[in-house]
Amino acid sequence: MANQIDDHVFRSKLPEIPISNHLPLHTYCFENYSQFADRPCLIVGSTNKTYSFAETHLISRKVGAGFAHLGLKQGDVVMILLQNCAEFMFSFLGASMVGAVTTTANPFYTSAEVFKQLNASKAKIVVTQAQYVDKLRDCPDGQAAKIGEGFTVITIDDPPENCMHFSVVSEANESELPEVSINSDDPVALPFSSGTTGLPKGVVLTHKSLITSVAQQVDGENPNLHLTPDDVVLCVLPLFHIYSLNSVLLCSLRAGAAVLLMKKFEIGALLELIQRYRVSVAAVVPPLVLALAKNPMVESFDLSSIRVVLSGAAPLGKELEAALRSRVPQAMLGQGYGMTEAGPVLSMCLAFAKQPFPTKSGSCGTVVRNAELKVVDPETGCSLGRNQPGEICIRGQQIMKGYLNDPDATASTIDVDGWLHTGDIGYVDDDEEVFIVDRVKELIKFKGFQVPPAELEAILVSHPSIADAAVVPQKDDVAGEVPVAFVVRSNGFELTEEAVKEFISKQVVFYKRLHKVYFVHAIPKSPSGKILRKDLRAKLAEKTPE
Ligand code: 4UU
Repeated sequence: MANQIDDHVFRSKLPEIPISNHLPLHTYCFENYSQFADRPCLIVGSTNKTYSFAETHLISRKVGAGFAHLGLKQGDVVMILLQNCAEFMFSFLGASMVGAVTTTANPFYTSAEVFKQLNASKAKIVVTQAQYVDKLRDCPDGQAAKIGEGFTVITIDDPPENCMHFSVVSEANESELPEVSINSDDPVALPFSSGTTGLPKGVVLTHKSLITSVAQQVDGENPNLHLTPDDVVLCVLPLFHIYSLNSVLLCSLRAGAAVLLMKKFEIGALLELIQRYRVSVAAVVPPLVLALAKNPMVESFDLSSIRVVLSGAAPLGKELEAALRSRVPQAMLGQGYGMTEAGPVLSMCLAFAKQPFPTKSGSCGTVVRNAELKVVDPETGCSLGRNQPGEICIRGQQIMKGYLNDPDATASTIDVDGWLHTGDIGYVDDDEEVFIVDRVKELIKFKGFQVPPAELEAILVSHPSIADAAVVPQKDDVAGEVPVAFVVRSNGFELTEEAVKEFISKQVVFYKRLHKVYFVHAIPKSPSGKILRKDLRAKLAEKTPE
């Protein structure tokens, strides 16, 4: 009781709303679609092909039926290993319709990275492109299931040997979609995240969590993120990351807005598409803000249709925000703050509301409605009042159910009172705005992408000439942060910085590559053996790492 009395809990300025989170996710997303059935739902940027809401609904049902024909059962997992495309949407929704779960992976992952996620999630079907199939052929340790034996591979283009074409599912008979009874607490998405510590883990997001998160953004009389069927929402951020999947794809689907799909970020094509389709809402990350603010090409395009720029996934500097403001003076600029485990949105800029509130530059928004946020003193565990920085914690029905098959990691992230501890340090000001000032968790963010130090450390110590290693973030103007390593050589071994970098780069996706290696005699550790990352970060800040 005593604890509850001195708890300072922050809430949205918007009133609580009823949320239909008893429904299955796809039912909720398509709940209002008859009002905009013939309007564009998906626009494929590279081909200009458009799918209406009615077509998207129908194809998703077909894909669900097709998945079921291939033996996919309720509770089974589908892996989507794709760049942004319409088939991503159809596969995600089709899987949801049969009560299955989607795990999303980065198509640029190395084979080893893909297999870690494939094995951990036990995916039965992988939806991908032909060019990535080789990554699924040879499991590096030879232990895992094989194509056609343990899992089925579907490609959205010409299928290589032992694979099937997407038409096998997208042309199935939708009337054969099996009837399933979905519980709101059943999982529907399984993104992977390293959380506050350790290796990437499956984050179990249920129908209830994702509906709650989407509703917190776009539902109610005064939605926090006001989207309408007149909006065209830019989807250039990868859909395998929860930011794009939730705040772009699912929110637009619910609100009737069109989603403009781009496979990858390329400034010329991006500007051309914004102009051609009169994009009104742009979801971005700070490196994209940098490109929009600084690239001279921007001057030759008409960006006057943009009314909202939402930045998230990494800190956005005030100078950068100001530079972008001069390029799109008519637009509201603001941030969202998310974390995969939090469902993902914790706070969102209230200037994006239907009846907007004034907001400050540098803020990450205000806690979403139907949720509680508190700031905890990391030393004492007591909750803090306004303007005092501490660890941000969030509670509500949107947060993850837990980590897949990892009760210990779950228990150290969600406490017994249901608070999810983010590992971010921030405060709430007098106007309910959240400011993030630091991160106490291990996670490194390269352009908003997750780089889990524990993963790189495990690879480093597998090298015969490396006795011990630690990986920490170093500040970087373009990427925000880059991973750098402290390495202890094994006795008597020669080892160069280049050799260490190459050893890592062969095994990981590009953004996890080491930018610098410092050779040291020992890694500082606590008496319990934990790496003292703070000490290493301090060494880097002093610029005398060796
Ligand atoms: C400073 O990055 C995300 C999700 C971001 C997101 C989602 C929906 C943003 C807006 C939105 O609408 O998830 P993860 O799990 O990859 O990384 C989580 C971490 C956070 O704990 C924090 O350290 O990424 C960092 N982060 C931010 N940092 C996320 N957003 C911000 C932000 N400012 N705005």
